[in-house]
Amino acid sequence: MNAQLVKPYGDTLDDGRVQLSFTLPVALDEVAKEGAKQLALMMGLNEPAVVHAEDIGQGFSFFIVYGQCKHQVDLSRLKISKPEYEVLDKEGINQLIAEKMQRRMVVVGACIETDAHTVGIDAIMNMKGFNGHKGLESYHEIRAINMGAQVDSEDLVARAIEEMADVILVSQIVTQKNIHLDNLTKLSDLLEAEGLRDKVILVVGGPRISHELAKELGYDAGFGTKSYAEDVASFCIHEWTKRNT
Ligand code: B12
Repeated sequence: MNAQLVKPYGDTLDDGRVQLSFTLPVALDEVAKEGAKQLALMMGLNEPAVVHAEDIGQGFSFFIVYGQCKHQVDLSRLKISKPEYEVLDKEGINQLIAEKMQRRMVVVGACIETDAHTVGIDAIMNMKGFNGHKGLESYHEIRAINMGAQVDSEDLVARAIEEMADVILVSQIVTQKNIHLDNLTKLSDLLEAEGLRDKVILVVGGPRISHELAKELGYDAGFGTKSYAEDVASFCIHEWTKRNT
């Protein structure tokens, strides 16, 4: 396969120009600025220039650095894992659910544990949806139950059992200290313990979630930024059909 090498484009092709910003846990002075420059060099940026440096108080300083990235990446060698299914529109999804399931699909969703970000799960589930794409509540063949944020995994599992959910949707936005990995593992372990894991379609989403990560964690699919209700609903009816025919 032919190599497809790329590096960042600034003003001209292959100049590698990038901008990065970071904070150092030291007060701003000339040594801190030189430290920022040296760090950029170590990160593989040639000719780094500290174009902005600011004291952000109490022993912290903030930097913006320009430089030329010396690395390039060969796109032809990369493999991206993503769920294989056709994305249908809302009408197509409703029709397929009616035809295949002959009842409404039950979807229970939540943003779990300490994570308070409701906007992601709302974007997928709420009537008004996101960016012009209506959410699952607007699909007449889907019974969508959005439990909101900061929902204990135990409560999500209990609700899924009570509602006889076909699908569980989980949102994880905060990934600091890999808290999302602990939360997602806890949920999947609980489902396993209840003997439910293979009976439900388990989907996770969030800005730092990839399909690859989701699969590694034993989930059926993972969705990142710019996901819409129709992406998830298409996957779910595709997966349900695969399992039940
Ligand atoms: C609004 C916001 C808040 C609001 C949330 C209000 C609410 N009701 O949701 C408030 C003020 C509460 C908040 C609090 C905090 N926040 Co905040 N917040 C944001 C902000 C600015 C926007 C998030 C948002 O609304 N995005 C819009 C939605 C539509 O996008 P999305 O969530 O990515 O969802 C899409 C996809 O990811 C996907 N998706 C998401 N979930 C799901 C689920 C499924 C099943 C599927 C299929 C798809 C899917 O589909 C969606 C639509 O395409 C982001 C920064 C940013 N610009 O993203 C920080 C951000 C998420 N917050 C952050 C942090 C750190 C916090 C705090 C910890 C801050 C603090 N120190 O207190 C607290 C968290 C408290 C807690 N216990 O969780 C960090 C997270 C860093 C990280 N990776 O861990 C961010 C990235 C800011 C930053 N750069 O530091 N925050």
